Parts: sequence; C-alpha cells; structure tokens
Amino acid sequence: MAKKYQPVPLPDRFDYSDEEMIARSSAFLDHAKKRHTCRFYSDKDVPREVIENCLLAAGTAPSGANHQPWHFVLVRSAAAKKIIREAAEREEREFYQGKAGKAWLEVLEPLGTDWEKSFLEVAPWLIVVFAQRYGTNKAGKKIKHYYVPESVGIATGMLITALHHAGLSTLTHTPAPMNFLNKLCRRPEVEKPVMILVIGHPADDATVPEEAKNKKSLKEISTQI
Ligand code: IYR
Repeated sequence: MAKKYQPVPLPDRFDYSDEEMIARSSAFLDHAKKRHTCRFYSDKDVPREVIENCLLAAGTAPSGANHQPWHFVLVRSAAAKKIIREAAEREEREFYQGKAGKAWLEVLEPLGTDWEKSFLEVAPWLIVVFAQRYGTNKAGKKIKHYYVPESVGIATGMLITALHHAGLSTLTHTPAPMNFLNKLCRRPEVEKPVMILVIGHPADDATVPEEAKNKKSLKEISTQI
C-alpha cells in the first residue's frame, strides 16, 4: 500500500536574531575556510564513534523522494586498504602516464597529484560512497530512486563537513574506473561507486598545494537578479 501524507509540527526551530545569524554564519565561514583537502596522513587512530556520528549526520541530507539513495562502506582492515591502493594505483598510473590527456594533466599540475596513493593505506579510515540507482521497499519490491547524483553529492558534502567539524582531514579520491569497488565492498551492481573518502589526522609534515588555497570570490560564484 502506498504511504500517505502525514504532516507533523516542525520539530526544531531556532528563531535567531539577524545579528545572531550574521555572527553564526561568519563563524561558520571562518571554520569552513580551515578545511583543506589533505594528501598526507598520520596513522593515528580515529574512534569509530566519530565516523558513525558523521555518517549519521550525512544521512540527514535531503534526497529525492526521501529515498536516501546512498550507502557508505567503512574500510578498516589493512588487507582491504591494500587491495584498494593496488587497484587504484594501477588505474592511476595509466591516467597520469597519458590516458588523461595533456589538457587534464596540465590543470592537475599545480595540485601536485600523481599516481602514488599511499594515503589509502596510511589513513585509519576509508569510506567508499555508493550511489543506489534503485532500492528495495519494505515489501522487497525494486523501486527507482530519483535525483541520485544530487542526493549523494549533498550527503557526501555533509559528511565531509561533519568530519571537518570533528577535527579530521579528508581527501576525495576518484580512481577511474571504480567498478572494482563493488566486488571488494560486496555491493550490488545497482550501486555505483562514486568516490573514496580518505579520513584521518594529517601527518605532522602535511602540506597543501598553494593553488588549492585560491577560492573564487563571492562576485565570481554568485549574482543577484
Ligand atoms: N582521479 C585522479 C585524478 C584527479 C582528477 C582530478 I579533476 C582532481 O581534482 C584530482 C585528481 C586522482 O584521484 O588522482
């Protein structure tokens, strides 16, 4: 039977003054500016509870028809990380040795990325993000999911923000093709691997590319009509 519409009172509201909102948004902006994609990790452990809280925060994301078309695979074992690193480096070696093409490699140059992905074994946690093109309802019937890339993108953004808020560094890694992740993570073919999120504390001598600090101005990223 189809579910019915059932409104309930808005459970949470804040009613901040304009001044409070300006102060809060400004404080959040300062914090957001301190997020840097990091390629160099310490092997210092991170409690599972932190990861779980951040995943639950990501799971509050809005999604098409509230179908929540995402699945996150937590990679913890050294053996699984090694397999992921080897498979990713196999793909990435080809990519950086020419498959990407001159123009693509040229724009990556200032970011200093290369085929070497040791962070996949050093960082304490990897999360593989899967997008579910279809799901199953309570009756076990296959149901189509809507706005899947948008929904998964929003949830992943919230996950990265939650991890940053917890004090951790992350790296979004996208080896291509990524199909090897279905088998390794034991996920069905209806799920598409979207990215690997590398999570941990930064290494003591971690660096970031100068180029990554260039963020577009408000004028560049927005207009008012
Ligand atoms: N997927 C490769 C290459 C890469 C592509 C882009 I666009 C980047 O912003 C960074 C890297 C990799 O993960 O190295």
